[in-house]
Amino acid sequence: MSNAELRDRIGSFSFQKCRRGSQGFSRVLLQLFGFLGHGKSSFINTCKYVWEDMGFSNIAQASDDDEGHTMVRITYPLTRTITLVDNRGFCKMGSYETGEIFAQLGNLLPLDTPVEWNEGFGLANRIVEAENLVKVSDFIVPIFLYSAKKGICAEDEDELLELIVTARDLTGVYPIVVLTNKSSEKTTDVTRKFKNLGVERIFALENYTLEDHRKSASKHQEVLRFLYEVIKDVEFQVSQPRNPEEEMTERKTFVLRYIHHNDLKIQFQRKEIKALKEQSLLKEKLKQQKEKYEQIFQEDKRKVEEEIRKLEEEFEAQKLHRQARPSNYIGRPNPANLQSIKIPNQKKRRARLF
Ligand SMILES: Nc1nc2c(ncn2[C@@H]2O[C@H](COP(=O)(O)OP(=O)(O)OP(=O)(O)O)[C@@H](O)[C@H]2O)c(=O)[nH]1
Ligand SMILES: [Mg+2]
Repeated sequence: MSNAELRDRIGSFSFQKCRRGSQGFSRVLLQLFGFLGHGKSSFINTCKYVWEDMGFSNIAQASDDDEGHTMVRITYPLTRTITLVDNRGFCKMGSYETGEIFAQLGNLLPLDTPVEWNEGFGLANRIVEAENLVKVSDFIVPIFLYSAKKGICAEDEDELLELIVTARDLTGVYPIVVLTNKSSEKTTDVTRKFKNLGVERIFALENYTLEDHRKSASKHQEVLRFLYEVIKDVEFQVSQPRNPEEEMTERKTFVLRYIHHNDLKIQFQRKEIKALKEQSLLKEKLKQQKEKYEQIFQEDKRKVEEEIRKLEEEFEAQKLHRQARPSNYIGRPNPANLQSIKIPNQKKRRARLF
């Protein structure tokens, strides 16, 4: 399909034209999510640049480094029906941020407002408060942005799988993966790993950036192909009977349950960490006590040895002293000699006296 045809199909998409009519949907929300600095905002700049075919603009405020910058969920309308949402990036799964990520992804929090990371009830309350502010008529398509140059190590795979599977269960749509930094040597490996995780649609591209936004036919085509695939998928999804109201309620239940379980998990982990810390503290205390006793024992041993040494010296000195006495000194009698000394018989002595 030529670029012009692709543009035509993307630009003319509307829910009313779908086989079953709109079924209550009016907008496709491309929910971009992913780790900090993986190119979400740059991807929005890229899509806008390609679609509007005007000068490059850093409309989504992509950062000039790899740090976390987007703090507000902002919507960027692309066509009459398609809108891109730049969500706040996150660091890690399993933290309190995770609940917030899924609340954003499930479209349960108001758009175009700052994103806070709240623990437990804070987030649940915000979801309830936002009920009248969120649009039920949005069809959510989760788009997971991942920078190929970061690679995927074995420890990351479980986390990525959990993220993708939860996003799928929440939205009912398997996330599309967009790999940025396509020119990285790790792209082939990262693509293979995402495929192994069960991801079917993976688009690798090089974003247009502040440093390099020279127009490239292949980059333009990649973006148009991506948008066209999204439209095709939405058409397929809404070819089944759908109920946006019910789906919103299901998403809310899912996220609230997720937050609850995540809270319990985190509390359990914290308790475990506390117990481990206490255990290691106790071990350290025991070690210190053992060292102290060992020190005391060594000190006592040293003193006893010192005393023995002194006594031995004294004994040696006495011995030398004795040996040095004049030769006519008889000294203490030798018990062996004592037998030869006649002790007068007391009985006989007494008899003689009477
Ligand atoms: N070479 C190249 N650089 C990219 C690409 N995508 C993003 N970058 C650069 O990576 C950095 C981070 O990009 P952002 O678009 O701000 O990332 P983000 O995901 O929006 O980041 P947060 O909002 O902080 O989560 C910027 O310096 C971009 O210029 C790409 O495909 N190729
Ligand atoms: Mg950003």
